[in-house]
Amino acid sequence: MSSGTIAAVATAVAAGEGSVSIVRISGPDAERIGQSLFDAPGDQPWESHRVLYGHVRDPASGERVDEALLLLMRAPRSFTRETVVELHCHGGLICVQRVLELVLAAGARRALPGEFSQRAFLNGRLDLTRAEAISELVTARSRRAAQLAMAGLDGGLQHRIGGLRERLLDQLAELEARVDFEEDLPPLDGLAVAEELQRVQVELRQLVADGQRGQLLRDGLKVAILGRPNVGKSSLLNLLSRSDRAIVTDLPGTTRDLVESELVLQGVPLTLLDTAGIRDTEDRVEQLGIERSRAAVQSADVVLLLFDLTQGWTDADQVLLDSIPAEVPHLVVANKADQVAAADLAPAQLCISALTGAGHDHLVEALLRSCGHGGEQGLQVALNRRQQDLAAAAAASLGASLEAAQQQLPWDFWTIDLRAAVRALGEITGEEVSEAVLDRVFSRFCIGK
Ligand SMILES: Nc1nc2c(ncn2[C@@H]2O[C@H](COP(=O)(O)OP(=O)(O)OP(=O)(O)O)[C@@H](O)[C@H]2O)c(=O)[nH]1
Ligand SMILES: [Mg+2]
Repeated sequence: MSSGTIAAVATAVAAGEGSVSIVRISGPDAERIGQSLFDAPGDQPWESHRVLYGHVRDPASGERVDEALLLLMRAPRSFTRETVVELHCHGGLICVQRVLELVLAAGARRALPGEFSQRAFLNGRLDLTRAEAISELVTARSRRAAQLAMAGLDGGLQHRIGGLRERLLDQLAELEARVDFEEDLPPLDGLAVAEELQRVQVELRQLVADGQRGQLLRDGLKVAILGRPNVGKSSLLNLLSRSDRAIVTDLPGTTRDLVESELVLQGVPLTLLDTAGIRDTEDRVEQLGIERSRAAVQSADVVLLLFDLTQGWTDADQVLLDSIPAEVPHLVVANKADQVAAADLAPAQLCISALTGAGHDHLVEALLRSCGHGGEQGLQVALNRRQQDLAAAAAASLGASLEAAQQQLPWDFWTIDLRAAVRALGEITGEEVSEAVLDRVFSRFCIGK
């Protein structure tokens, strides 16, 4: 990424949503651009960290484009540590896009995704774990995920990873000194070094495991509801999402396409998929829907296989159960329990009524448990995938170092992998990270962030 003055819409961009939209400008020309476009009536002082009221005006035509507030934050007291100008415009798409176009015409260029945060990082405003935490905070889909992101933003991860890296650096320094000046220094207790490396390795592995548990809160779960026609799949989607999202009729073959609903259950974000009931049919549209149902099962994190208690467990239900890939967790759920006295019907794991809501809470619990939810309670920090990979790589390098220790190889054999471990941890915090990696990390951010 290069320098210059960048600009983007920093608020959510959706038509008709939000009463305020913000155009953010950062860089050496930000103040000049702001001044060239903004009319502030009266004698409002043009000062840093003060809000001005006025109008954005097209300098070419003199036309007033929007009524707005301008906030100037001179370097280095801003998010990017460059001079930043924010234009708080009216919400919606039209005004803010026009204002952005004027800003671009005045000499700024469009910001790349995450470029503001990348500048903040490069200018030392925040470390890489905090920058990533901001992105996670913005995209969090549940309250728990936001809490974990906030812990990262407070420096929880930087502290943990940075601390472990320091401890490795201490050992590395001792070892490297012995490589060069063995005879001038007091003898090194190899056992103590190995023990310390092992302690760090244990902590790293714990952090990786915690990160994997936290992943559920970040990514959410994709849950597919599968079953023969008319068993009540769409009714169940409506019950869980407390909506009338899916059409329900007593005609088998009502749902023809995937119906998606986003919800949060006990803090876990969830995408629920209602599918077309599976049966043999000549109807071309229904066939296509059924193909989609089968594909949805392949990509689901959990499958709810629903069957109709009033009909009992049939061969066709068994065929469906057998079609679920072995590695996909699934729950077999008997529906319409309001019609039939709850029998102990194998292989049903749960009895519900999508009509009355009976069994709802048990279902939610079983659903979350089937995908390992519950384990992430009490998590303080959670590494994201990138950080997990690096922490795991560091732990593996430490394993190789410990191997050298065990074989009582000379010190320089220990240092090779130890150095790799230090480097991997530095890539998490951003202390040792290449520009290419940074570009990749920040490109996953949203534009304007
Ligand atoms: N009594 C009773 N009826 C139910 C229950 N769940 C669904 N039904 C009824 O069963 C019929 C079919 O429900 P749907 O939710 O459309 O079934 P579906 O599995 O989505 O059906 P397709 O889309 O055709 O595959 C409707 O008349 C529902 O009102 C239940 O728990 N009890
Ligand atoms: Mg349906």
